[in-house]
Amino acid sequence: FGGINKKDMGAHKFWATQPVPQLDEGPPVDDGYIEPSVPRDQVRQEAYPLPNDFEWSTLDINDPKQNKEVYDLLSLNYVEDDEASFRFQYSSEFLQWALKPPGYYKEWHVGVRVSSNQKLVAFISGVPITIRVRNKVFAAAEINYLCIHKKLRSKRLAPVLIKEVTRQVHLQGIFQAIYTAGVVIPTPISTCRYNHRPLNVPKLLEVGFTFVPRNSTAARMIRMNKVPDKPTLKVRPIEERDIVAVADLFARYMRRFDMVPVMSIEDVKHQFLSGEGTGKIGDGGPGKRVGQVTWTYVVEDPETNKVTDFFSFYCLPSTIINNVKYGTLEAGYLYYYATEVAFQPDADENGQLKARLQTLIGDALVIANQAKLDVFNALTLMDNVSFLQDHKFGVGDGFLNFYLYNWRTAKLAGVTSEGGVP
Ligand code: NHW
Repeated sequence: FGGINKKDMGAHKFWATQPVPQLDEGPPVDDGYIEPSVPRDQVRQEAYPLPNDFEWSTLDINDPKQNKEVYDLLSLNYVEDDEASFRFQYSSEFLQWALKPPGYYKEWHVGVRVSSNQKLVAFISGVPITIRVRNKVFAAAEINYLCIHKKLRSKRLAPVLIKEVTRQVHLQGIFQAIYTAGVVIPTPISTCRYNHRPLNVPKLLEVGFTFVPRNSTAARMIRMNKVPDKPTLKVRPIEERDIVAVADLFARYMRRFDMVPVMSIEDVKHQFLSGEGTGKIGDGGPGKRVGQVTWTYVVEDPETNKVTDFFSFYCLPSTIINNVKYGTLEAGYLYYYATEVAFQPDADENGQLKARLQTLIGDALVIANQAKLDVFNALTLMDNVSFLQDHKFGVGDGFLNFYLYNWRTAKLAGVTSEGGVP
């Protein structure tokens, strides 16, 4: 009792050696680094050794062949749910978007190949990000897509990948990182819970994503989860001319929270516009452009032509393992949003702001439904808890832990009582 599993203490052979807060530490007195930055010439210059028969390989995500290699590795070996029913299936377009933000370094796209046949068997990536944690702003790497082929698991290869990407990040003069994981390792700074809003109820039932509760029926669930045909607000897809206004609104809205990305105009353009695919809505299937990864919609004041609100979500399908009828589950993930209502001088948090977010996210559900997504997911972060229940999100069984590398700070708010306590 007391929050620390005694059995786990000292059990993390690798993480015990890293500049991260250890599980048995108390809250820090001050925010700041754990080990100091060093000049580039003091960073290890040689790659870490790999077991015999394997070699390092920088992946060029612009090369369709190499992009496909990463796609193939992840689609067969990346994150699965506990029951091994679903596995994330990031698309090639998604990887293009996620791995190439402004100022990305190709050296941070680290692969491991089998020397004899050059087969890609492991991957880890970093992209540059500026983050604010409480009142401190710093450059960091956002680490993601750590993946080892199923046949090479439990051989302590992950620590080698992590050390090599750390070295590559250090070589660019960056000494902090942020990452998320379903697993608990030393030491989460926040834990959020997944919530799921069903859109295509018959399919979700058929593939076992959700079940009919004892006091309900499939027909009732379908009725309950119907979303309107049209948005309530006059939303339209974001355009180039909105970028400056969206960047400004985003920056102001993010002041509400303790850990946020700090985005340049170029970053905003990349995050909210570059993933929209090509052609017209509908070209890539109902409600979709060809290769569309992100959906960002803005609301414009008809009188002033100013952007007053925006919301965004991205589409990340999952392979449905062992299902003959359906190959993938199409899931939308709520991304960022903001509204000018938060800054009205007389705005009251629980009144107007809550109501506006309710309407805005309701419209996000309409757009996601038009794009034929099966489910819409959101975490218990930002202002999400204020609308999850009212919008019929169901509390999921997945958690997402947030981590900082080489940075100490006290725990941040995450899962709340409404979101369910882990
Ligand atoms: S989380 C998704 C991670 N990927 C998957 O779950 C895919 C399926 N699983 C696998 O491919 C999002 C393997 O199971 C993986 C582990 C590769 C996960 N984070 O090689 P061993 C991210 O990508 C530790 C961190 O034998 P394995 C974020 C584990 O605790 N550490 O295991 C990535 C143990 O260490 P310990 C993780 O199963 C953030 C050691 O690895 C981890 O064959 C990375 C065991 O290694 C995880 N998700 O391969 C950190 N999973 O101390 C970035 C396991 O406990 C840090 N481990 O003994 C920052 C770096 C940059 C700094 C820059 C200044």
